[in-house]
Amino acid sequence: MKMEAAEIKKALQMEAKRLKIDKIGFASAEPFTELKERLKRHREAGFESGFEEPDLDKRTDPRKILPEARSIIAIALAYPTKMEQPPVSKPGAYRGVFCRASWGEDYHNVLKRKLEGLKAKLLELVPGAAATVMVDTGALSDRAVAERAGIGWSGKNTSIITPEFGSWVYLGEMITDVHLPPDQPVTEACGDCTACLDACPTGALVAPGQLNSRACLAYLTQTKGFLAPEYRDLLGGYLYGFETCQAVCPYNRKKNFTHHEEFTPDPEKVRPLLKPLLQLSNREFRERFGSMAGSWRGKKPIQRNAIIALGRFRDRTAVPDLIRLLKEDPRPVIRGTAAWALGRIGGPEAADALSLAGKTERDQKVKEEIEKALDECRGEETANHRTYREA
Ligand code: B12
Ligand code: SF4
Repeated sequence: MKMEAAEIKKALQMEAKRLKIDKIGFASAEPFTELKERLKRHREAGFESGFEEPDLDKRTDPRKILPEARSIIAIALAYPTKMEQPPVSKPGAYRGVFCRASWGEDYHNVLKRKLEGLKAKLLELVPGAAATVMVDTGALSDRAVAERAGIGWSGKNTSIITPEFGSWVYLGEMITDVHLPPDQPVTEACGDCTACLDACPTGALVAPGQLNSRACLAYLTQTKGFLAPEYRDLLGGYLYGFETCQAVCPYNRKKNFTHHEEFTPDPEKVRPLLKPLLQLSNREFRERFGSMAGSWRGKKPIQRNAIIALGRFRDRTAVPDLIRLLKEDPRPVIRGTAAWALGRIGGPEAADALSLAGKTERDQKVKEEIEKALDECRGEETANHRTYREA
């Protein structure tokens, strides 16, 4: 006997509980017309990160993905925000930080498994149903889907905020040709609060709900080229991702959900010692970090960010490693960033290595970094000399 849409929905909600899915919501698969206009304006303003699906029709019309689409089932999984015994960063043994969205097993795999579980249930209830699952890398805007399905509201920091778990949630969805009664969007909202807009160190949140991705530190940690100098002091030890706009949100305060074992962080992986990161081979990087979401751009951005962190911490014990990179690394970004860090740390050893490298370096951008770093070393020397004479 054919099941009623409401009964199928109920059965899926129960299955979601069994699968330990924290939130499930249902939405129609009508095109996201308003979003399309917004995405156009977002593109025109130059605010895209380049990680989004470029085809705006596909991004906003579920039927471009599944022609007979009628409903979308959205899910959210909460992730932890606190570590039991976070390793301590100390002079000579400084550590970097992976954002919480990269703790534990790569969330793409975890959410896809949950969604496949739901799909199996749907096929059991409605044999022959069509369904497609996606998490992050799919064409749809996971946030727009979650908003329509009543998972949470779209915060001024652009994140989906759930009343129960704050914005510390991953999102995913399944498009299906089965009709399912839709849920209502949540009515709660940010109100007068502007904490995230005020706290963003780069002003990337240009207006409530509008992010210039190109200035967002979460994006900038993932780029593979040189990091523009004005951002280097703002990373604060982050190697992958950034989360100030979430950390300051009052809806996120004291939220720490540890019930998904998959997301339990390995402290040595998410707060790794910086110096050993500089030596990693590709294989070692894959073995150590390959299962984390934060490894998807490879080791270069992580190493570049580790060098920036060592420079920012002015870690003198890192000077020999940085000199080796400056002299031997085949990647200009790594040589140039090492030059910057040496300039920051200063001292005669760093200055000698920089002036020597300046004589043989062929890459124009690296040469410029070396010059600027030498200026910084000289400035430091003059300042020290003055202090000595004045004393
Ligand atoms: C590209 C991308 C990025 C880029 C750009 C982020 C951005 N805000 O646009 C960068 C690299 C910066 C990034 C960073 C992060 N990301 Co990201 N990212 C994506 C990705 C792949 C596409 C997002 C996108 O299209 N952005 C373009 C904007 C314009 O669209 P949108 O945010 O999807 O849609 C919303 C707006 O358009 C808004 N909107 C629509 N119309 C209107 C009209 C008005 C007037 C207003 C105000 C708003 C508004 O409402 C929509 C729904 O909320 C999604 C996955 C996916 N497929 O959707 C993950 C995703 C958004 N990222 C996610 C996460 C976890 C992060 C980080 C927290 C990771 C970290 N710690 O570093 C940060 C958060 C930074 C931030 N404030 O957004 C999660 C978000 C979960 C949540 N609770 O919201 C997602 C959904 C991945 C997932 N499946 O879980 N990300
Ligand atoms: S910090 Fe305030 S304005 Fe920003 S998302 Fe949270 S509640 Fe909204």
